Amino acid sequence: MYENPRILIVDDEKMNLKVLADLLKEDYVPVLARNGEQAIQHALSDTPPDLILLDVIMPQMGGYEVIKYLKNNDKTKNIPVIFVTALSSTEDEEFGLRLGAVDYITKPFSPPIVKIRIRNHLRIVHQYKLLDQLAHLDGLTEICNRRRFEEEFKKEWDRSLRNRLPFSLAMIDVDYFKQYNDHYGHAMGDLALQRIAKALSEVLRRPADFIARYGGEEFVMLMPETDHQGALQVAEHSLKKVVGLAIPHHYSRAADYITVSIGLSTIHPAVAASQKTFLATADQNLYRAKEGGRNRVVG
Ligand code: GH3
Ligand code: MG
Ligand code: MG
Ligand code: MG
Repeated sequence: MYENPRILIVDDEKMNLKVLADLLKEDYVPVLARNGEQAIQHALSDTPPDLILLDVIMPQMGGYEVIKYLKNNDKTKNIPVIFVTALSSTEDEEFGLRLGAVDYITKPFSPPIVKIRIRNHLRIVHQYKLLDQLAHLDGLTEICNRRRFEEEFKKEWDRSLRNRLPFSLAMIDVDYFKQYNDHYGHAMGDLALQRIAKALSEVLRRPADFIARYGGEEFVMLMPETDHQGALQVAEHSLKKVVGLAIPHHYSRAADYITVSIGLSTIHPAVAASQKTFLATADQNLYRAKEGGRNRVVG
């Protein structure tokens, strides 16, 4: 995304569009809009711009209206907007910035300064996106973290209730991992967790499937639109995949290699159920998998 940012230039005068497009085409992909309606269409499209240069005075829908619309829409509210306008009083500038513009450039403008301001704002957006990603990743395994899981869980729960689709969840816990750490060392333990996380991620095939590190040596999988039978298959596959890593563990009482235990839970939206019991069922089944000898699925 940082390679070739798209800049949407909105102005009712052809000449202005051309001047800005010529200025920017070396470093960016300029996208042009002659009026406010076109600008909004571009912003809502599947290839939204990374930044918008917005004229204020335009017939029909003016720049102020456009920015109000963009800032009120979840899909477009984070796209930075820079006003480029002939309205040069301090009051105009204050008004524009209050509406949510990140910057305000008056015409006639200095081309190099416009370029630098655009570059600076794109940098900020890029850094924001990186930070947002980092805040949702687990530092050790680089899969999603618990925080991201909570968001995803809520989203998929609502979706499955709305669409009356089955929804399955798997709680996965590494067996005798304390013994592993005690005998092979914490660094080896970390390495094992990284390999297990990667192997489990590879088991999931559908785009809506989701895995996160739930905490310590515990992982959670979300399988939307998946019934109990489907979830059982994924879980059995997960067991095999972890055994297949063949990470020696001579102090496990379940096998010679590192294994995991899995507890499943499936809800059918027809049944009145709470998110809490949905999770608790998976937890109880995980406990039963442990009691039953580990390296197995219950659910
Ligand atoms: P069980 O088969 O019943 O699950 O036994 P267990 O030993 O796996 O369970 P227990 O909860 O007693 O121990 C979990 C261990 O996981 C203890 C902890 O030191 C280890 N662990 C948790 N997080 C990490 C981590 O990030 N890195 C390493 N190396 N070890 C971790
Ligand atoms: Mg104009
Ligand atoms: Mg545990
Ligand atoms: Mg464990």
